[in-house]
Amino acid sequence: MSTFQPRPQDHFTFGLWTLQNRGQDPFGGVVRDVFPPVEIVRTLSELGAYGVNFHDNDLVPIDASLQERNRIVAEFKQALTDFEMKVPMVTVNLFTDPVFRDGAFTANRRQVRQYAVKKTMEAIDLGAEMGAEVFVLWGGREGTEVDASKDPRLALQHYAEGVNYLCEYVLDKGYPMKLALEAKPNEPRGDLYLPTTGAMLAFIETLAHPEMVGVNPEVAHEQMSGLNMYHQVAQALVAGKLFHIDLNDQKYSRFDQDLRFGSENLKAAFFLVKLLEDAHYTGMRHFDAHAYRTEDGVGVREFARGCMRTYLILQDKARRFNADAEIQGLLQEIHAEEGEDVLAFSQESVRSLYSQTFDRVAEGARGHEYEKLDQLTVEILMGVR
Ligand code: GLT
Ligand code: MN
Ligand code: MN
Repeated sequence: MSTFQPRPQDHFTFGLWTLQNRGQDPFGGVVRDVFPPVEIVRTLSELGAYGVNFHDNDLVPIDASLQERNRIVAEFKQALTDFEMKVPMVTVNLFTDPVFRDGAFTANRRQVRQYAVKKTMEAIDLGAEMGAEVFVLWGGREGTEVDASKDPRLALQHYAEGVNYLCEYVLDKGYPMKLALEAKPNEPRGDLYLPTTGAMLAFIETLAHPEMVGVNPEVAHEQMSGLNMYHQVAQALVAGKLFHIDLNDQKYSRFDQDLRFGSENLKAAFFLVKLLEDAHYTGMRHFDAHAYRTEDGVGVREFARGCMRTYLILQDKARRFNADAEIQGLLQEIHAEEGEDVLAFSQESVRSLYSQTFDRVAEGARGHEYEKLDQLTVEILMGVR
């Protein structure tokens, strides 16, 4: 039996900000010591992760001089080499500094929009220097509390202009980098623009370079909206747009909890892992979560280990599901008519549909055996199959 020990080839990554989280919330201050980036690299490597991702300012303070920046970056790169860790993704902080209180790409002030683009270009350069192939954009404060303050059509136009500019920048530099947009419905703003992965997918099609822009769905963000992450991710996969993923957990409909992966909704986490594995998703399994505020440094390690172990255990459960004769037999029955292209349009098919005799009442009376199927799934998860 597997020990569920994470290995680099499992491609697990964490944001620097996830282990850096010191437990502050709107009602209380920090409860944990500073966890320096180099120490995080060492810890994650010991735990079996593949890499670490970061916002520009998780690593380099916003007001660092060029000299300081270069020293910090050199020290960090040395740690990556020493501990054989990669940086597959980089992102930009467009939400902490007060300058972004009205948003970044959608701020009403032109100078703020331009500063946001410049800051993001610098973060892209930093990412390219570290070998990152994905750049995540989470529009932390792209939204409003006061709807009178912005015309949402204009705001979306500004948003698109910002992303288009960045695509041109990446192309101009010749970086092998794609952009992944992350949706969230609210928090910290009252309402955020492009609140779901579905909305992001539609937005991408309006951009100048849709081929270089995809999505970074986050479990907690979709669940805040009451949505099914499994379905959101499936749509992104079908569209060829799943460039990255933020794994974590959440009690439905609450604030963004960023809980340890699989800690709340095990069945949902199971279907998500099964989908990624069945689809042979080649991207990183990235965790965007943090330890409970009750924890000290030891708890932070447990949190990180737990995210990866739960993924591996659910991967094993997915294999069991796919190999379970009773479940597969049932699925074969359920999908017996799958693959017959009954709805390919032709004059012939129209005639055939009209001439069909169909026992609507008998069909409507059929049971579908989904109770049994779901119970078998739950039994896999409970470890008795
Ligand atoms: C922040 C947010 C996350 C985003 C990060 C990337 S920052 O922690 O809550 O969902 O993925 O910008
Ligand atoms: Mn996230
Ligand atoms: Mn979150």
